[in-house]
Amino acid sequence: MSARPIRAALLSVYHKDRLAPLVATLRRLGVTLYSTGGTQQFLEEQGAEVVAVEDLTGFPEVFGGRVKTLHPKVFGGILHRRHEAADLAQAQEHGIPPIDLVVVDLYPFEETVASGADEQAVIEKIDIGGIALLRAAAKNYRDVLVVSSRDQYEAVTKLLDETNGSPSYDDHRHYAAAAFATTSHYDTEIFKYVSQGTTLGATGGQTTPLRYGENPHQAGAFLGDLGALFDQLHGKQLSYNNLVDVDAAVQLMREFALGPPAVAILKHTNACGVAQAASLHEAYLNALACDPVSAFGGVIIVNKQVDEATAQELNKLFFEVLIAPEFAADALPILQSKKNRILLRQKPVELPKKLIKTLLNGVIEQDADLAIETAQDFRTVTESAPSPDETAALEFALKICKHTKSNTIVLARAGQLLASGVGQTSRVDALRQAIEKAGSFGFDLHGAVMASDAFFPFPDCVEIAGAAGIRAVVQPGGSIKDQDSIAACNRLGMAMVLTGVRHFKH
Ligand code: 93A
Repeated sequence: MSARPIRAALLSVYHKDRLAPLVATLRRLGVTLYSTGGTQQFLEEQGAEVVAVEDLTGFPEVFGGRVKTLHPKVFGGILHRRHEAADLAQAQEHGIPPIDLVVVDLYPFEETVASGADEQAVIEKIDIGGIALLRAAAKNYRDVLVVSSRDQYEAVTKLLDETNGSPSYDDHRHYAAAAFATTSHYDTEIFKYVSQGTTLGATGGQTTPLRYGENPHQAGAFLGDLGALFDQLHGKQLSYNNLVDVDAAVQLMREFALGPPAVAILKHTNACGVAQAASLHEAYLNALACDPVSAFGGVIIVNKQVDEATAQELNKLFFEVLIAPEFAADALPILQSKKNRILLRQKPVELPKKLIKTLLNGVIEQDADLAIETAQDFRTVTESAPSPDETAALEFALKICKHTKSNTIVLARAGQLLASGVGQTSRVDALRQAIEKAGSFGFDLHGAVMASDAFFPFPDCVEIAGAAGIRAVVQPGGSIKDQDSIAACNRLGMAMVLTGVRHFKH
């Protein structure tokens, strides 16, 4: 279907090149041409007859060209609805002629920034009127054709030639969409420039001041929209350190989201208790048993609705934050009975897939670690393979290991973290720490399994683990000395599986 024929066009272009063929077609079709100062001069040089926008509006360009086209006679001519009798009557009443085609080439903002121009020069290249013309014409694409880039001149000229000045609605809509792509890109570039050095520059979002940063003498703020992720049902404002731990908790619990009831307790971003069980209540008790000392003042996350029985147990512990997908009506008042604890209901929202961190005089960026290896990815390299129970325990241990600070060793049995060594400079130290911790909380490691975030360059870890009763090991492999650890496993009757995927977390 064809739209109404184009009878009047407004041209306001920064660069004048490539325009001549389009102007020739418009002249051939008898289209009335309106234009701004510089463009008018160019068109007249082509031999075209032009109505100056100043003559249309009866108002001169002012403030060094900052206000040229911003006038109701221009925007009314673009925006009035040709199928609305009332709009047509108003256009007539105020002497507003229709404008059916808008051609704009915006001030070259990006190029001016790239040239290293000073701030004032860059600001003068923020186009206001041209952007408004494009948006108005694109909004009224039913009645108006909009050309928003020099790259479109050739195709539009052809289109006008072929349709004898009456392109279809589909064409109108295509060019309207292209115009909005142009304006949104343009505004994004302006945002990037103007937000440089402001807190908005980091996130493009909201800023919430925090009481302080990591320590009371450091100022802090959160840049982002927490409300999109959580409903806070109780407690004071999340602190900087709470946020860091909540992030670690949410990342860890993603690994257990779909499985049986699971609970994780975290301190300083590392899990000090994780368990899966038939009920949330039981999972909580098993998670707490891992390290009830560290759990004091921790952040707790669960993957199922908090029921009354679990709430009663949780209520006995001093904790900072509890995150759950839902709270049962009879559980919430129990948990709300203590003033300072924070209760968060987590919404099922996707998290960013890119991670950004400030560093030196810039930022580093990487993909989030979304890989997790399960039994089908395990490659047994020892004479004996892990039993089904051990395999389940290895899968469980690996999920926790992936979210624990490197170097780390995680000791577990199916469904329960027994102990971990976290953030050590040597893997042997991490293992020794884990073994000692497990012993101090009364765990017998016989039959337990071990996960390591990275490969073993020496057989010492396997030897120490075997002496403590560990029966199966999961690790990425990839050391030129893998064979030494495999031989040690065979000697000690242990099973080892390789995943081929390292999970450092620094
Ligand atoms: O400074 S502006 O934002 N104010 C305006 O009202 C306005 N209207 C059109 N710049 C404005 N324009 C821009 O002027 C167009 O986007 C185009 O880039 C340029 C064309 O000016 P001239 O025809 O005088 O060369």
